[in-house]
Amino acid sequence: MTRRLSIPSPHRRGFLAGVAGLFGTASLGGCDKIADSAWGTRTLKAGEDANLYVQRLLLKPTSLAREFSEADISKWFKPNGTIDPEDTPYKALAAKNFSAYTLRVDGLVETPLDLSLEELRKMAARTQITRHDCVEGWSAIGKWSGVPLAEVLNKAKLKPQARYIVFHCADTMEYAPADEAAADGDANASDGAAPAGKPIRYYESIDLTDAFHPQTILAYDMNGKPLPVSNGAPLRLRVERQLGYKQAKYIMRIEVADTLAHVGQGNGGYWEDNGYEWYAGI
Ligand SMILES: Nc1nc2c(c(=O)[nH]1)N[C@H]1C(S)=C(S)[C@@H](COP(=O)(O)O)O[C@H]1N2
Ligand SMILES: [Mo]
Repeated sequence: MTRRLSIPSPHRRGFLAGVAGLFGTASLGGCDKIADSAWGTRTLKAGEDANLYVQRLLLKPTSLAREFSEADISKWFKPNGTIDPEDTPYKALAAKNFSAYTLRVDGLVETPLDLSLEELRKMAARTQITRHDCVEGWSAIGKWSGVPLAEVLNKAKLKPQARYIVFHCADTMEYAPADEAAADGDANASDGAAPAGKPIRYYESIDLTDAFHPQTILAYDMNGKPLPVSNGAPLRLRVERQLGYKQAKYIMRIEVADTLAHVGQGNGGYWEDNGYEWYAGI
């Protein structure tokens, strides 16, 4: 699979790995910011380690992704991946213009939340015009408005063990193969037409550094209008220092966790479980 096509220089990864080598692990050991982040609780691929280490070292945690002007907004923001979820529960919500939608926030929080769109829209808001880069090699500039993820997390109050924020989405990407027992015992399992296994819906995750970054928002508006279904209605993530596949659309539930081991196959996201990197820094 071709990955990271949006990275302009093929030498960049090598440079980053080299710089990481210079810093070494000893200097990292003394850095509380890094020790406090999710670092060390996961085993990642070596090149990805270098990328994350170096971005965390060279960029202040609050380095902002570039923001653009109204004139830069793309005429056409290409919808990608799922563009019209076929899932019955999602279709029911969409049919009533998401009036019955609630965002579930749970896991390692003091106060689990169920927030309606109206409640989300009443919270503090942020608008930003940013560029979206997909690994497939295209980019688009869009204007996003939403509630900073930090506002929602602070409302739910993270427990001290919290390390990751996991996004559970409404759209089915594929069906897990039917298990043996079902295939043996259940006549319906073999009648062909219906998908046999459990739906695997899109999922993603980020660490707390990105979760509390000022440009990390749960967007409900795009280019000044409610988010269209094709771009992730009613709520999608914008995490602006990472690639397109991190920008989870159709978010139904936000889970606060101390590990990603239980999420999908354990790599932190649907595409990560299919070989993409978890830290998709631009
Ligand atoms: N739920 C969900 N989120 C998703 C995807 C998806 O298929 N399902 N595709 C990802 C990819 S690869 C990209 S490039 C962007 C596309 O966002 P857009 O449709 O607004 O262009 O959404 C990301 N988030
Ligand atoms: Mo993408």
